[in-house]
Amino acid sequence: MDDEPGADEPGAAGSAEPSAPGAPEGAASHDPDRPAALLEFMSTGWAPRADPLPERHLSAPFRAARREALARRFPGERLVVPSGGYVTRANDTEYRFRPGTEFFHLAGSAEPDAVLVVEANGTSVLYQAPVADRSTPAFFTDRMYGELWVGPRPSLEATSARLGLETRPLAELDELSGKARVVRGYDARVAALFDTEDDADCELRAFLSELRLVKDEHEVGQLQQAVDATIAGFEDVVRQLDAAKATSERWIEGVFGLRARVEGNDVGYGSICAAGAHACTLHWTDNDGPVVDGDLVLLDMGVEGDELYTADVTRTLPVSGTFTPRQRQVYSLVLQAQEAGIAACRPGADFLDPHRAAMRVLAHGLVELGVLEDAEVALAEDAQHYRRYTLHGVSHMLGIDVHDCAHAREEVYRKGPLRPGFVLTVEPGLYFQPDDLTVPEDLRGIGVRIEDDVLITEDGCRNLSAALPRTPEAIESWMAALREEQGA
Ligand SMILES: [Mn+2]
Repeated sequence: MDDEPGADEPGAAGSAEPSAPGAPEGAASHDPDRPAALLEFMSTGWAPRADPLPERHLSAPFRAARREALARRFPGERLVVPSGGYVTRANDTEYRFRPGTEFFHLAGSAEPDAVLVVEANGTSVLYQAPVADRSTPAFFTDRMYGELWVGPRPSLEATSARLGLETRPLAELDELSGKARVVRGYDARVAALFDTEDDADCELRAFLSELRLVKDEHEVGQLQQAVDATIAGFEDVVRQLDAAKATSERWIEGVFGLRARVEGNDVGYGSICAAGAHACTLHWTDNDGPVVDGDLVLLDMGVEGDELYTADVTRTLPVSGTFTPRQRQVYSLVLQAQEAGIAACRPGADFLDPHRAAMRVLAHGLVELGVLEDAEVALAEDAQHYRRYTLHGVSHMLGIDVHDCAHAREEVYRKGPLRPGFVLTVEPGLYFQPDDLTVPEDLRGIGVRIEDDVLITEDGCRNLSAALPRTPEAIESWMAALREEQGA
């Protein structure tokens, strides 16, 4: 993607334009000089554009309904929701842009620096940068925004047609001022335009988190697509386990990442590919360890779809294709706990009921495994010793963010009831650290987690990831079939 070698010294005398990092047109320190004659030549000889307007996106009516709900909650107020800008990875290279969750949920645009404003009368306006035309050299000198560097930006008209939203040039946002509620944390420049109050902004943020608790039909479809792509990714990984054995956990991460980029936008979070005792590290993402026959490999991975909804699925597989008796015993206990958790997923139940159900099963099973002496003693509110081995909660909301709705008030999320349309994970685990002297020696270094994505329905729940095998028997035959297919 870069320039010809032998570029002039940065900032050399006689530069046609500034080339220091942060220069207005986005030139980098290693960019070659551009003589005026070149700039002039570059600005001529381009065919006119006549791109047809895109069709209205399927999600547009759903997003309109969300904006209406927002306007109803804060009538007569101006509400400002920025998409955020590029985040620097190093010097003049940026991470791939991902719009802010609240912004994308309401507007559906993936443009950086854009801002959705819901006005006091309830109408919505999307401010975004207009197409960078060729009247200035920026289109080929600006590596962050220039069309020849990053591709064309959608026009205001095209965006309006696709999203069903009024659009205005970003520069017009600067004409706004006065009192507003702003979603903070994405764009300090935008927040600074308005008179804001901390409490009012927190209330807005909480409402937007709570607005995402109940998934509409379009969102459930998006989540199912992300789950289906994730299942395909798990299959890819099983087919390639021999290559992982010859290299490292990284092979698994790479194979799943390929599926995520081809069928979706990306992975929804850093893939956890944890073989052997790495499974006991909850968020193992170094993924640089060996994959060895006889060990288990814990895979916690999710594809994020094109509309940014992500799956979050975990399976713990025997590398060889067959569980040892002791691995099977631990695995079966976690599965039993997960089944109890899923059975507790129904409207009206507490959010924490699946957690409580799973923990009861695990605590009693830990006695049978010879880890705990007395389950009831371990479960006592003022002891909770079982948590040394279970480590984490069993559920979180799932949506555009892997840990979705994180700013919802406690009384409607963690301490509230489950409602139809909620999508949450059920993911108990057991982790026996390799140096834990409180567990029998043959259990040390075993970590098992099983995670599925569950939609609360009118009368119970639907497991969106049920198509991925879960019982030890089903896993063994599924792995055998995939590897046979591979050998054939
Ligand atoms: Mn999870």
